[in-house]
Amino acid sequence: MIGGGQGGNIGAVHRMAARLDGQFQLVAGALSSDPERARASGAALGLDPARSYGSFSDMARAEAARPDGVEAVAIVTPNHLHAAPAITFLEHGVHVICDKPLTATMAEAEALARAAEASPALFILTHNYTGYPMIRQARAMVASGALGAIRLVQAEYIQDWLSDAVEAKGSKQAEWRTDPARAGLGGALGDIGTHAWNLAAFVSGMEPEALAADLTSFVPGRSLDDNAHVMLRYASGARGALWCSQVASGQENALSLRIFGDKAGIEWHQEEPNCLWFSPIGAPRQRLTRGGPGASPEAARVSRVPGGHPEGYIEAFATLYAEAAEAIRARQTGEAVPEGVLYPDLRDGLSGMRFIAAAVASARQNSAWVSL
Ligand code: 4PW
Repeated sequence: MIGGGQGGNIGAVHRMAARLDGQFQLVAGALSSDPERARASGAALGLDPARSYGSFSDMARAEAARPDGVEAVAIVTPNHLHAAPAITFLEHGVHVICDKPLTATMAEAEALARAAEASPALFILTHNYTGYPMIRQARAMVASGALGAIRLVQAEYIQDWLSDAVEAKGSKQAEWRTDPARAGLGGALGDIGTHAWNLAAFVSGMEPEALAADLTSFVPGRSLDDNAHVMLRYASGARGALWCSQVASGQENALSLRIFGDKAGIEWHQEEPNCLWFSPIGAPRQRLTRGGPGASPEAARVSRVPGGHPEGYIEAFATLYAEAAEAIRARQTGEAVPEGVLYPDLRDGLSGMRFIAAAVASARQNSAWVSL
């Protein structure tokens, strides 16, 4: 069972993804501090009015007292409203599926980490892009040595929806993401840079030991970055770069990953998620497709929606919810999490927070190299 804030557009994606795999039933929600709005939102979601709460703390307390209380909660609120509800539910033993980045500040992240470590419940972070079948294929190919020793990691996540001051025109989604008090230290860095950071680590199997960042706020009046170029250094000697931007005109949701080794390279694009390019050195480039020849068991395992869901994005979320369900079931029955079930967790969240903090620190020191 799942409950949580309505959370705007992303809330709808969470609800659709949870339903797509039939693993979760929405039974309660903390929907608005205005009781009438909470009831109306609850009614629109088909919830019992008695379980359409005004606050997360009311919900956690009341649901803990019910024999059929929620077992898991989705937190789909702005960054500054992740820590308090997550800590509350973890303290009540409720599994938490929280949108990224982890929190708005490192202090909140550390408090959340303490609560998660003290709780029997799971903490899952929605870096949903790790759920695509061809991302699992890419991860398996790197792990199997098909690329050889990794030399280069290139991650990009570029969009154009903040190319002008939409927040000044009343866009709620833009307003909190460009407000340091609600978004935290990073603008594009926190909202989409952490996705690229997590995806690069998930597929390459390694994280940088140092970075040098150049952050820019191109749109006048914006205090948080809307563009970031980040150079990466790995302990292995590999090098990399990460570019995230919200002002790349014509780019809707262009998340891409390229990794090159001393035997081969791979290339993946979120806007064509069922295809992975594989380029062995000295041989023609191969276009690997979902379910095609050489499909990895890991890719097959998460291919829940034959041919890919029209809005791929939701399918990746569906993988995340399906694997969360398997992990939750294992935790509740005391069994081991099944082989291959992979979900971003607190460690991924803390890594993302360190990435944001290091990039901001580097930019403040004229793009000096900062250790992680
Ligand atoms: O995490 C989300 C991304 O997948 C972001 O918060 C918004 O939606 C902007 O890009 C996508």
